[in-house]
Amino acid sequence: MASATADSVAKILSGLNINAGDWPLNLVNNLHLLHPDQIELAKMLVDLGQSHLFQHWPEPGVEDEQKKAFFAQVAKLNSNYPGGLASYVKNARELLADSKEGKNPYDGFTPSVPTGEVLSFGDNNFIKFEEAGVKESQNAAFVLVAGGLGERLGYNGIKVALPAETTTGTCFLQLYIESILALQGASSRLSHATSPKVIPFVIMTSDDTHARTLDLLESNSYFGMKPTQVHLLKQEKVACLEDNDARLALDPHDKYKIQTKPHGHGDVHSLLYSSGLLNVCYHYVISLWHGNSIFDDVCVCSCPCLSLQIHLRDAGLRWVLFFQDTNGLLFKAIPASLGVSALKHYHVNSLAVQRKAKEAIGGITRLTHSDGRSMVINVEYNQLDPLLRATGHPDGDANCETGYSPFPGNINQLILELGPYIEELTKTGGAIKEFVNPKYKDASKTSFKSSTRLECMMQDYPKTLPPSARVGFTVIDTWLAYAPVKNNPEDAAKVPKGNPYHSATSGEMAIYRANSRILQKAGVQVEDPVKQVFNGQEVEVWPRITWKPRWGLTFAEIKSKVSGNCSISQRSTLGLKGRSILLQNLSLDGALIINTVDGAKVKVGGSIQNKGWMVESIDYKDTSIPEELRTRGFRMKKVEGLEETYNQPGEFSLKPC
Ligand code: UGB
Repeated sequence: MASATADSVAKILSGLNINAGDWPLNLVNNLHLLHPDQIELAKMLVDLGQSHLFQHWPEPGVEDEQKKAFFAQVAKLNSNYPGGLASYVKNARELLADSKEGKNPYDGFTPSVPTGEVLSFGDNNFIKFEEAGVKESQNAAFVLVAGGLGERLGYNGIKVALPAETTTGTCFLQLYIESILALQGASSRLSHATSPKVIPFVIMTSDDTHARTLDLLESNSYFGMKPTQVHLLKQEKVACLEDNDARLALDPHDKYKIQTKPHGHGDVHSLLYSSGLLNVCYHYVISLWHGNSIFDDVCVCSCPCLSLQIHLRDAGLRWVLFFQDTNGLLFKAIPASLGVSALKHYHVNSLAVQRKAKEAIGGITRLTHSDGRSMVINVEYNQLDPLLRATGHPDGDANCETGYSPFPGNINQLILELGPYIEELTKTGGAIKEFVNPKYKDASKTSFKSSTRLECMMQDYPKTLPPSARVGFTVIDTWLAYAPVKNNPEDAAKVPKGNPYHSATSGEMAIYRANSRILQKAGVQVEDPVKQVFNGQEVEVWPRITWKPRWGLTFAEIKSKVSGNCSISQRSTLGLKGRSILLQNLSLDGALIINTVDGAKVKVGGSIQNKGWMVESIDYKDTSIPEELRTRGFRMKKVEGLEETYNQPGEFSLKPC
């Protein structure tokens, strides 16, 4: 038996022109277990300097199934990356060598502060852009990148399942879907469409998030969206690297598995391209450019989802909006910024906010090369400081006289015009320039603290665009547009004073602050906030005002629903869950929740006073409390409140006294 094995192994090796002496003995001993295609993969790994992957393999007869399963994973990793693992390892070696040398990816470029559209909430310009944006939104598709692990947040579930705020318990995914549906309705009403257009919603997931995202959608009836309107695209992970030679890392929990991690949100472009979804739109857009009617134009593309294909064709898409998983304020900024894209004819429009120096968000920067090239691009936060220092700014990433960095902060909300986007992807296949970010053990840069991998970012898309591309950005007030939930309580509590916490605590409080300030601007007297500390973070606690997106999408719409002398005390809670709720001379000091169906119009006024709902501190270490609440450090104690529901169409009045 032993000699038969040795014979067959010798044959295989000589057939592949392999000298057994060059191969790890543990692999050679097991070779007869493998299929020829698996042996080919083994050869590729050995040729790529990956023999260490087999060093621990026991004798044949022990864990043979795991050995075969190992090659199933290798085959998948090989086919998922353009050019296979050979390209991946080659690219990794080059990028790791550059990183070790401390090479600046922006060598030859000089940074400067770019100019863009700076909006001020509520002024005439803002209202004009909001109106244009609502009109355009029926021609938009939304793409949520939700494949991230959320390592910094340390939450055990998927981030889109976290409540954006705990007054209503609405999770991020529900908020996003209801916002898109509200835009869809408002846009159709504005254009007096007889049959409302359906806005496609694409979600990029990963192995970490896919099943739980689908489950969240299915167990909540897609939060009111048609299941055919939602399209999930799963990104695949890439192999981890354990050293500067790009040796692949084994999974610490399974020695027959290569450790993998997400490749970054930049995958969204290649996935959109390869899924065929955009091609469907492209043919439609091209047919419009050529003056054809959609019905005369035969779409030759194959879309994996026929009903979506029909929707996209019907929708006549012009814009693709990309956004991230935990920003509860985002849709307050969408109408105006989409309006900017439409009225300024931007091919690329990045949403931005004022940025504190060293804040962990990228800076939007104009880069001008000594050879004359110039581009407006996001420079990631860990690269902005060295780039500035290397180009004559000894203070690096520092605040200017305004108290903010002069570089607007990228919030990674991109609005791309579809036609030029598809033309670009057709050239590049959606490939985005990669980078590597190893955490070295020491200054010798010879070993890593933990394995690393190649990554790519969706905002790097403009890097390959021609100079003729119209790349712009829109700066929106931070309080209105940006309050992501990224940091766990411990890390948030350590954030330097004055910099945003970006935690579940601050994310929720920012929603109340934004709603309060919007109502103030609309003429409501909203009492000033009090300061409180939750999970070690001092935050402003405004009245807990929330509304469904269909109640108020734009400032003009919200203003039209508020009249007379309205006031809301700091300890109040207000939940407006319906489209036609009009506040008229309302004085609220307590809790008031109103639910209505579409078609029910309710006028709310008079004085409403009760004990209300209290914001009660909780200890994030108390594991008897659900993680969703602990992570923010407070919960709502519903002492007393008024809740009214109108589930029949008609006109109603609520005026207790
Ligand atoms: N994501 C994926 O879908 N797949 C992945 O492989 C990785 C992430 P993070 P980070 O908000 O202001 C970004 O981890 O590092 C999704 C920008 O790069 O929250 O904070 C993930 O689910 C930075 O320029 O990103 O940095 C999430 O929805 C700045 O704009 C999204 O990608 C910063 O966000 C972002 O993932 C910001």
